Amino acid sequence: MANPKYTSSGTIVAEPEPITLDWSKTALVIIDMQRDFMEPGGFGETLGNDVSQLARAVKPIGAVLAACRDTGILVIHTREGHLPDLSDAPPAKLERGKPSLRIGDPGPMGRILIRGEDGHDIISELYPLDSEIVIDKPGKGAFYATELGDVLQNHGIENLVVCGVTTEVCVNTTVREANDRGYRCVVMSDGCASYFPEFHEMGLKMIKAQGGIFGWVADSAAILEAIYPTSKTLAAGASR
Ligand code: TIU
Repeated sequence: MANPKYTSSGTIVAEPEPITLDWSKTALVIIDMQRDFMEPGGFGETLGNDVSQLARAVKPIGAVLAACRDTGILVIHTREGHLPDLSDAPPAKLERGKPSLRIGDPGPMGRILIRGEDGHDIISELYPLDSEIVIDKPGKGAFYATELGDVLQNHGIENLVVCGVTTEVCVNTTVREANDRGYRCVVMSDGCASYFPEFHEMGLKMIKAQGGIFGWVADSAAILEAIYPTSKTLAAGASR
């Protein structure tokens, strides 16, 4: 391995049971950590949400992102948004509800949920490196109408560590899409957040219930421990 700290595999203490991942076949997928969802004046707030609910996910994601960058684990960022002419936005999405501003309307961070606008960009704390993959998606799931499936296949990826916002919308939709495509998904519990804390909790429960019907759930500490096993875990033979 190019990086001496790179462990070939690690066991994550997860629910409903521990899972061992081959890091060379694993990608960190960070869902939609965009200003439009995280900051006042964006899409999330136009829907009537308290965007401050999402801030708690930033630090845990940052810690795992740093570990992945350090060890060479593939990092993929996603962004939800639409083309400026809205040709990729179905009327059913554009017309629903009574938001204060609709998708495409001008807001304080540019046009709401439109590619290239300030609000569509990823928050500075988690900003992608030039070398990292960014997937632009028109829907809630990261596989629908994107190149994500091809990207994962080209990199030989079999497992996804998934985090981002929101737990029950884009994270859950992506995990369900990934699960049906055969990927093992580990959802980072403290690296996801919802505008509705109870939906966050239930969204995680839905993933790990029934023997892990959609995947596994683990917190950032457990994921970091699997990436960088401490001497204690190595002595116990728990990680490799
Ligand atoms: N509204 C909401 O909770 N989420 C979204 O619209 N998109 C994502 O989750 N990224």
